Amino acid sequence: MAIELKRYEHNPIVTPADVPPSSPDLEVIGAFNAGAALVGDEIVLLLRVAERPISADSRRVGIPRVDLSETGGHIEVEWVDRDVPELDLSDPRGILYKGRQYLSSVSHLRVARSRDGFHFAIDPKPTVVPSTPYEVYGVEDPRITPIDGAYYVSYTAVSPMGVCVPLLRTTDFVHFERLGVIFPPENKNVVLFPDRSSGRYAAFHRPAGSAFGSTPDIWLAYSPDLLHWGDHRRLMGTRAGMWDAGRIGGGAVPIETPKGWLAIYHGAVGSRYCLGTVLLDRDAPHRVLGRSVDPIMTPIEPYERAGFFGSVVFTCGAVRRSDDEVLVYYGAGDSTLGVAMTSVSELLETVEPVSALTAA
Ligand code: MAN
Repeated sequence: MAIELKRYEHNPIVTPADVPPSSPDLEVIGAFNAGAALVGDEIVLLLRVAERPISADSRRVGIPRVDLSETGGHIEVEWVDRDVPELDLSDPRGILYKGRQYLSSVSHLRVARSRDGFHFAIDPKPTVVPSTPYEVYGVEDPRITPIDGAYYVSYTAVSPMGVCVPLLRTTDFVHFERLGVIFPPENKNVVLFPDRSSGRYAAFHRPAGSAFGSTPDIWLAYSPDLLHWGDHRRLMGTRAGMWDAGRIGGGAVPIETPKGWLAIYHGAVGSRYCLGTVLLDRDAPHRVLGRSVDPIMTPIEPYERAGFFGSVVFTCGAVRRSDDEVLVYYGAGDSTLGVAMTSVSELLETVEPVSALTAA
């Protein structure tokens, strides 16, 4: 069944203006793609906060990176004249300079808390900042998975070494234990499942496409301890001619239902990102039981179509508040955070059995 998730009427619920920068020489250009978890009677978000150097001279652009030589790290900036021929600023997310790719902003993660799921108190300071050589271009797109009384945060780390996925563990969202890189470059969109399947932990991951024509597809891996991952399988691919033809990646933490694991993933064609659903076998989640044919969310609202990088809805977290009610937190236009209200039953109705799909 085709649906379009119902948005909260006062979206966006977080904008860059709500987030104080980590330093006066930086401006917040995005507060989006938040991980989300139910913690006691609160909903806790880890917002991705993207900051850009403020230029005193509009003829120059700043290339930011984190300098780890000082404790806590600070963002150092290389200033480049906008009219030099070796500079390409055509994608606002990046800076291509002298044949090398950089990011135009550096992201950190910041806690925000709410009792009703719609109004959030945002911490005045960053919570997780880039701290290792794998993170000097930023930490992005966290997923928070509750497992055995703790919260595990898998996120994207960007550096000259590539894009990889470290893991953090916390119980209070104040202290974070660093558990190291669990998926090496080029990989992202790692989403840990909240419970074991047949005795093993499971995770989505998304290796980059290859020169042999493979597209960026969703893979599934298993682990005995959340740190060592193996038995990798390509779980599902892009679908030619459809809304998820270009690339796909895991989104929110899967929800356990009587029918199996229900997950929301993203799919893109060019720079337009939508969300869809997939249903996996409870005991063997490398088996796809069904998938939505149509997207469940497309960028249609003005704040989803505009923004820093327009026509994007992208989720890193959905919270099941009661047996049926689900709140989907999503980044809109790589700028702001919105929330959509749905239910387990509505999401399950969007899933078409695998036999009815063109290519799963
Ligand atoms: C990539 C990631 C996301 C971002 C989308 C859309 O998948 O960098 O963080 O939201 O692109 O720009």
